[in-house]
Amino acid sequence: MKNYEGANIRNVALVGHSHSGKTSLASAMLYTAGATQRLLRVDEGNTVTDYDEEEVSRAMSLSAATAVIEWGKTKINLIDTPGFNMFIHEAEMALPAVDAAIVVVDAVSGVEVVTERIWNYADKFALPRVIVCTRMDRERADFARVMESLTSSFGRTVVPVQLPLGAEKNFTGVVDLVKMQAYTYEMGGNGKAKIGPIPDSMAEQAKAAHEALVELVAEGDDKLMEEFFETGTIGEEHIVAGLHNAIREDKIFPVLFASGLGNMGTDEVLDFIVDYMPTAVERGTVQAAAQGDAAPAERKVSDSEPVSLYVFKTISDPFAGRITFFKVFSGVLKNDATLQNFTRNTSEKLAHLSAMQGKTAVPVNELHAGDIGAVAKLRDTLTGDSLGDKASPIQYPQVTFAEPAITFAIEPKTRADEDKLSNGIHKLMEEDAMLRFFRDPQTKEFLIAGTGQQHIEVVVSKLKNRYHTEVNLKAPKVPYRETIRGRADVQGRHKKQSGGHGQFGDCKIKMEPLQRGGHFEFVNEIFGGAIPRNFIPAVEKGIVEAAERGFLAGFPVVDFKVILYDGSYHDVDSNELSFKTAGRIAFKKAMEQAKPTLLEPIMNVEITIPDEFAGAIMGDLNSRRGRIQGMDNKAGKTIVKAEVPMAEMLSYGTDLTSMTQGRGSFSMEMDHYDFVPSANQEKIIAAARAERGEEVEEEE
Ligand SMILES: Nc1nc2c(ncn2[C@@H]2O[C@H](COP(=O)(O)OP(=O)(O)OP(=O)(O)O)[C@@H](O)[C@H]2O)c(=O)[nH]1
Ligand SMILES: [Mg+2]
Repeated sequence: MKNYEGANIRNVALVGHSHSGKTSLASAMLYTAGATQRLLRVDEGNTVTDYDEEEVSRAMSLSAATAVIEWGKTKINLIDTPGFNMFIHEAEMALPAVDAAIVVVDAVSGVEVVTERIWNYADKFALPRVIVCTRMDRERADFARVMESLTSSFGRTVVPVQLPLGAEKNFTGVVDLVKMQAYTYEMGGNGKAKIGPIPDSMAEQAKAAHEALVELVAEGDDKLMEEFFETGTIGEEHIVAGLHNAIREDKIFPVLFASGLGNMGTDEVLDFIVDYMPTAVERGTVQAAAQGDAAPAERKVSDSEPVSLYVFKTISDPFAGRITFFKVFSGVLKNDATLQNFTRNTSEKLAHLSAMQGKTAVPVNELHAGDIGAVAKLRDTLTGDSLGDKASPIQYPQVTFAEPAITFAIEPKTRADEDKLSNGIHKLMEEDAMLRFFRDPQTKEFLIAGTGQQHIEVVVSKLKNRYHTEVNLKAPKVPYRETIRGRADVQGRHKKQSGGHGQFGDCKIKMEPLQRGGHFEFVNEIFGGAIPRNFIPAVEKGIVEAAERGFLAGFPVVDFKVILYDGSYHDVDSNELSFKTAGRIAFKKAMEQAKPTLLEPIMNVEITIPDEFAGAIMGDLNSRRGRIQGMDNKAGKTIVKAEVPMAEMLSYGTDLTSMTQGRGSFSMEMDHYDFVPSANQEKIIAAARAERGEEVEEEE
């Protein structure tokens, strides 16, 4: 592939709600530009950007994928992103690498939940946005309705720069409101327009829309405003420049119309990207991550600066190894360069630079400031890292996420699977920012956490297909604990006389509660040899072992102190085992006196919902024994912070989705929680005993 300079590069992410037609639009643009030999289709499983076998089998995008389009003198780097809410972090991670987003909106459904979410992400990155309404050929596609949905969500600066010609089965193309011409297409054709005059029936509507557009463009620019007042309009050249600037400054969000599946309107989308979307060097400077209170450093997006790049994606392929995707923020990156990884303090050799066309690497020998590229086989580099010229260190901000919300216990199916599991999951974690894997120290279960049920299912499927590891998923065991609330003073005496050698151990202990997190303390206050010194550790051991096995329901007893203050022994019959047994007996007797209590893990949960669901969610949290810690309101969203018992949160992801029709999200950290006395003690004890096959004791 040719080398391109920043002014001839556009970096664009396709973002939007699931099923809105992003991958199909990317596919249509690739075909129109001659990058593929025919129009490839999601439903045929052969598109460039949905290449992964998991994506093909589900006919949906699961992770961000790049494609390159050469259109005239311009190189367009496209990043196709998933729109399904459990994979939306993949879209967010791609945003630092692009200079604009194409927000794809289904012309039938209009603005949807993820459209709004991703719009907010783009706001955070101050990213210029162009809206493409796709699926115009579908039944119930409607210009007026989709515009109404867009302006009511995103405001009056959302303005059409095209009008669709017809709709549904009769969608034939678009009217360009700058050039004031009609572009018509053949359904399923090569995507190249036939250009002609605006049909009479549309003339009036087109004129009004043209004027509205011109006025909005003039609004943002004093010079254009003058021209507009003097002549009643603006020259085409000035409109182009004015619109380009207004888009770059987020003052106008233009709307286009297309059919990806029918490959209609796509050459106009490509032209629009080239003419109106910011070039790769137009953003001027990029800010480094803030360090302390100092103003963050900046780097000019320019070939004359030292080379620096930011890694926005990693693929971990069992055969090809690691592939690292990056954006060159400054300088010119040459093949075989050795760069410093500033995040990890190592050096990396970047051999065989390429542009990725889906899964296919197209070799390039250099990449200029603003370009996107990939390289294989880096040793230590992972997503979020910054690399560059060792003499000019800079670290770019990483994209951070809330902790994943759903956790399963994961069990290898066979011994062979067990050996492969950890390696496979760690490889998958390299490419998946929202996957967690850890072992619960108490229940000893391996746990995996992700963004939702489907996310974990994809992980399980990848483990099977890529790493030949089969696993079962279960709800994780809740790691309950036991403790005491009172004190005890008891004697543990073990005596056995059965001919020959007997056994004798005798100890007196006091037991008291410790603070939460105090674990266990053992104090020896034996003076004068009531128990010989060498048997004292045996008493402690007996207590510790018994505490691990639990008293109420088999959960470990924690946060207590034992004081060993007296006892007796027998010259012949006393030995270690006898004193261990005495310790165990003492522990049990003490527990009976010391008001044993069950502790349960409590999660810190943060839930974000549209305001109208706030009441229902609070009521629901209440019924889950949750305690509200705080509430916040931001742009029509309510953020609730609460402490809720883990046992009540195991299926919360699914429940929240059904309570809010998919419009709520939440996060909680599964590997970090506190313990509090449980209000549900009796039930939990009964359930634990039943599970262990014990008879549930009748209360007397
Ligand atoms: N009729 C019609 N169908 C379309 C059009 N674009 C996409 N589709 C269909 O809509 C479905 C979803 O299209 P995709 O391109 O996979 O949508 P997406 O936005 O990439 O979806 P995610 O990857 O899940 O976010 C597929 O069955 C497509 O064939 C279109 O312009 N017209
Ligand atoms: Mg897709």
